[in-house]
Amino acid sequence: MGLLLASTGSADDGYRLWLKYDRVTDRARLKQYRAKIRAIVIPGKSATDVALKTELQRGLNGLLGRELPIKPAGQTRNTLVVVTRREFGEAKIPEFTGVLDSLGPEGYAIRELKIGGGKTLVIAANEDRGLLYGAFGFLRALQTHRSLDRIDIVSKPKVRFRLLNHWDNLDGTVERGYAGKSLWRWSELPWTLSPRYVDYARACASIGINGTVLNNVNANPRILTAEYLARVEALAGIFRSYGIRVFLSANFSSPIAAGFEQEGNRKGGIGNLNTSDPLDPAVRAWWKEKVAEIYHLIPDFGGFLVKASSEGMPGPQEYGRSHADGANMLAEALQPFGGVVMWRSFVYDAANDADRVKRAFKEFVPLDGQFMPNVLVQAKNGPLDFQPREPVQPLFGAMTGTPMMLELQITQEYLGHSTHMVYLAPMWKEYLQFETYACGPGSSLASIVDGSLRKPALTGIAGVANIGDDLNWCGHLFAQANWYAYGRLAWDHSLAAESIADEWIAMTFGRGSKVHSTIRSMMMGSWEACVNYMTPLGLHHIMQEGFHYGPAPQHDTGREDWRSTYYHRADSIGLGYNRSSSGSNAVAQYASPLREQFDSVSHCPEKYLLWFHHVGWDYRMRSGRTLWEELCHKYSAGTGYVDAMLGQWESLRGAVDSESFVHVKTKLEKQRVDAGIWRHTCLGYFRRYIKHPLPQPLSPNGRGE
Ligand code: GCV
Repeated sequence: MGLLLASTGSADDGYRLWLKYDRVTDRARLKQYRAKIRAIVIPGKSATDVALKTELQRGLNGLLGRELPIKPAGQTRNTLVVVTRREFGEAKIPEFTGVLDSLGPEGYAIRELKIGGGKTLVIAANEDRGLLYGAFGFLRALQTHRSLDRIDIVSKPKVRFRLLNHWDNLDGTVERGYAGKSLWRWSELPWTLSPRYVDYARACASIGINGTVLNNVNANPRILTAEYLARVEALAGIFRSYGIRVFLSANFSSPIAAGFEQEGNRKGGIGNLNTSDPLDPAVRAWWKEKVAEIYHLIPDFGGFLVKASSEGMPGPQEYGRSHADGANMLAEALQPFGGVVMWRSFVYDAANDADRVKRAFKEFVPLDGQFMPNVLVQAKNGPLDFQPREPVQPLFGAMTGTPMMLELQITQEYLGHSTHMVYLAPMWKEYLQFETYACGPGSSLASIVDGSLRKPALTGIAGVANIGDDLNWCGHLFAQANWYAYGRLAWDHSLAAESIADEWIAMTFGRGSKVHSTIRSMMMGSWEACVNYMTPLGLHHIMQEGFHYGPAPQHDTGREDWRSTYYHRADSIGLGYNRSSSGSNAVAQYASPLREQFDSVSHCPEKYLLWFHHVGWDYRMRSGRTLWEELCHKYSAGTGYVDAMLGQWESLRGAVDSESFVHVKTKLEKQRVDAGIWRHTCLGYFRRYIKHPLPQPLSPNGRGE
């Protein structure tokens, strides 16, 4: 392909995300698309059919640069036909028989068929939701300039619940949100419906997201008042057409009267009781009534997400009850309506174990098998807290009798907020491909999450959203790629991080080959670079307390398991947390042979070395360098990568639109400074324990300047 540049010179504010639908720049492709798609036939009449028809018209009109007519059923030659099995009749599309049987309610097939002597493009599915995803899949094929000759795409999701978790507060702030205020304008709802709600739903549907938890897990009980439920109903009404069900985070103290003060119940609730004990009949009745009220308004309500007995949030343990007691009470109320409970395992009660990363496992594994069938236990990918790199949370392997839902974080709480360019798909792939050995070899995290390993009744994946009301949605243009990649991986975790990047780049910047290859190369190594300039070799939790942005390895006050020194344990001998069998023995929470591998300092993968071991400064790494030299090397590799990204981006001046160019350049310049600060601060702090001279000058950029 020649040098086809994207929209140069012009300005793009990023609002349209990856759904730009600018006219196809490749002439041969444009000709093919125009020849094969002269009209659209969509017989369906549901709200979802209307939504997908609008999207197809908008997308195709833009991509093809001409208005396409909608034709009645029966017209097929050079037409795009979008039909469910019911509408088309199996007999007329024998090519789809069998395929549709295996596609479920959300899958789709796209094929070019010979009908009546002419060629017809068909998007087929069992239900309108499948057609919706098929329509977006078809548009993606065109946006990425795929040939339509004999096109044959068959796709269905591997996981049932593919959710965004918004940590949005009712006052409009977003916990760990770096893209402005909440999208949900509670004070205007339900009367005023921002057009952004539809655009949000389009974007989510385009990548297969089928549910959204609207409010923060640190839940304000008021979300369950009639006043707020009417607002939730309005949002649910918009999202429904796009296959998106609404869920809510519930505060466990909700049944308690407002202002009722009791130890542990920080806020009081919205009810009239003086307890939220899950075994109390009045509490159980309160939840049943509340759930019935919700389903009366929102018949397809998804269920509750709950953070309980965690970081000060109320929970069943205040009443001497277990997480299973709490989850099952809510599950019982939701069960008649088909709702689910997503009960978070993010707990770290210090009384449980001296090592924070062992605590969730110790609390939850004894409860395995005790949860009702409509409960999923939702665990973060790692045992600590969304660090730049962690090993997988061992709970996934150990909970053999409970559906385990994976919680990923799209918002970059510990990875440079919306300032640093960090493409997260390679990180998520590392977790998904992590071999847990839970049922012997072939027990990847992905196989647990998608249910193929243990066949649980429910499967789910959640991503903590990075979306706010900034015009470009995510703060950083490249953070849009993480929203996109999350959805694509939630749909199909076998997709490669590179191919997802390729799609996103083509849809965002067009198909210019230099632009494409440069951006792809910047993105693909950006996560490893971030790990390197923040927390290489298994270091973790050495950031500023609370803000979670810059480095603070010296932080040594306050709650013990929030201190950096608790995690890195630097001393005159070496660095790292000893979680081997001679230390906290966290390694024992993993299945064999992983536990033996992690336990051995020489067999432990070096990327996790300081997570599991306290290693001497002179320890010889596989590279031949000492630990200290390797640490310096990694920090410099990280800062060097950011330097290189800046240069790569600079080479695109004039090749990407001016607004995006300046926006990204400014962010990269700040990232470069920040990466240098991380390197300088961390090495500067650790060097106080080293007696040798430093292998490289300790300057912010690693080049001695
Ligand atoms: C929603 C970390 C974050 C908190 C977050 C919590 C959680 O502690 O810093 O902001 O609270 O995780 O996931 O519940």
